Amino acid sequence: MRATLLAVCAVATLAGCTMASSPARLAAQATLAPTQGNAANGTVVFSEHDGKVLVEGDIKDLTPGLHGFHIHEKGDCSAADGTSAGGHFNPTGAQHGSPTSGAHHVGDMPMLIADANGRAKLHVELESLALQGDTSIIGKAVIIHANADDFQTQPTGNSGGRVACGVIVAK
Ligand SMILES: [Cu+2]
Ligand SMILES: [Zn+2]
Repeated sequence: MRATLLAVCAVATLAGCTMASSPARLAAQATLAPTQGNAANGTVVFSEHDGKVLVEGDIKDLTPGLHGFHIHEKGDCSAADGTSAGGHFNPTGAQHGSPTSGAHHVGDMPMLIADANGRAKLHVELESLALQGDTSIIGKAVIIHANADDFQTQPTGNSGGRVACGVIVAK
C-alpha cells in the first residue's frame, strides 16, 4: 500500500501530490525506569492504525518468567514504589481481565515473558487501546509488575509490586 501511494505521489508531483500525504500516523512512547530496589528498564512504543494500537516493547533486567503489564491511570512515576501511577486505566468501568478474551480494563495488556537473561520483547496489536479520544492512553503510565497476572483477581490481577514505570508521551 505504501509503495502504491509513493508511486502515485511520484506521478502526481507536478500537481502537488496532495492526495498522497495522508495524516501523520499517531504514535506514543514510554521510557520505563526501575522502581526502588529493582532493575527493569526499557521502552514501549505504541502506534495506532486501522483502529488498533500496535504495542512494541523491549524490556531488560527483569527476573526471568511472567510479569503483569498494564497501563495505569495516572502518568506519575514519582513514588519510589510506583504506586503514584494509581490503578489500572479503566475508563469504561470494566472488570480486570485478559485483553485477548472477554471483559477487561482498557489498560490490561498481555504479560511480558522474560527469558533467562531477563529480556522481554512484546509485539501485539490491541483493539482496546487508543491514542486519541476518551480511551487515549497518552499521559497515562506503563507499569511492569514483579509477578504474573492471573487475569482474574479484581481489580489488579494480583501481580505483585511494581518493578518499572514510565509515562506515555506522544511521539
Ligand atoms: Cu499494573
Ligand atoms: Zn486491569
